Amino acid sequence: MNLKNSMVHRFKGNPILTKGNVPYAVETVHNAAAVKILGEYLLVFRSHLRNGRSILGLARSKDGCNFVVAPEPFMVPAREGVFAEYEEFGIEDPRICQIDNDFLISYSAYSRHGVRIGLCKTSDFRSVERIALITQADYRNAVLFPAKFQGRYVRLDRPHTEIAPWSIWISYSPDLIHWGDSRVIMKPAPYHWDQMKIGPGATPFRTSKGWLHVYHGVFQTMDGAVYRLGVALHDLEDPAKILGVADEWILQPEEPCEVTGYVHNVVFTCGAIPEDDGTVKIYWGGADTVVCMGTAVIDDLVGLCLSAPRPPM
Ligand code: BMA
Repeated sequence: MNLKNSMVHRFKGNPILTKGNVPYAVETVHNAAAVKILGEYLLVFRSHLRNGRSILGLARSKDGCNFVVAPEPFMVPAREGVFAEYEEFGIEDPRICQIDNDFLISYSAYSRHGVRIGLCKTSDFRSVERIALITQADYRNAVLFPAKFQGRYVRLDRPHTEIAPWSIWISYSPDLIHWGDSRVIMKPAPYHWDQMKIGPGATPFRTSKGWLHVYHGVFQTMDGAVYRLGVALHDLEDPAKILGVADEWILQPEEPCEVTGYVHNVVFTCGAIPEDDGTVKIYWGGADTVVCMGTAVIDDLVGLCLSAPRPPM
């Protein structure tokens, strides 16, 4: 087996979810957050409606590969209060993070005011309680670490302005509502597969060597942008410290359902589940249309970050 060319082993039954699996009208099923609770796998995925705006759906599985979608959407844009104003154009790209008995879900809230990050929580995946809008516009892709550091919550996100394009920043919070101490910790590398933009991907997970973070990187070509996945390793005690960013991507669009679809040439992750056997299940949206899954050996991904790194900045 040539590990260098096959860091992620695609599940043979990909795509694992298509719009045909959804019992209500949607045009896509992609970019799924993932969590494993008492042996059951849950995905919270993004779907485009036929008006071009997005909602979130829920799917459950016993094995992490064969999912059944819940009969009703899991979360739709708020209809009242401050969230309604900022979710008017839809909610997208959720990430789930378990801390204590709560499942925190961060998501992109779109409106005429731009895109910002919303944070909500659930304990049972039936009802959802919105906590706060935790950024201003133009932020996307917030992932929380599933631990507190010196009593504070920690998140990665990706602000964007013309003079500070698409990099990964870290912020801290005592209460999930107020965030600060922000700093940039990882930037796109020039003339590299992630040179146009990078953003947080799956919720980071703990390994013996550090927090492993599967992120996305984008390269602009004459044929449009290509979205790929890469890995970075963060210090266990101080997640602002990056121990290594793998120079090579770990996954790029290759299968027909990743190359062609609503947006072609996209693999985009919002969730990964580490297993006790040393592997990780990575879930990704293919071409913004379907959900795919693959597995990787965690030590191989950690090794790639440490043995062949590129500078984080
Ligand atoms: C990003 C987001 C993602 C999407 C990706 C590729 O900017 O909109 O939801 O998967 O582009 O189209």
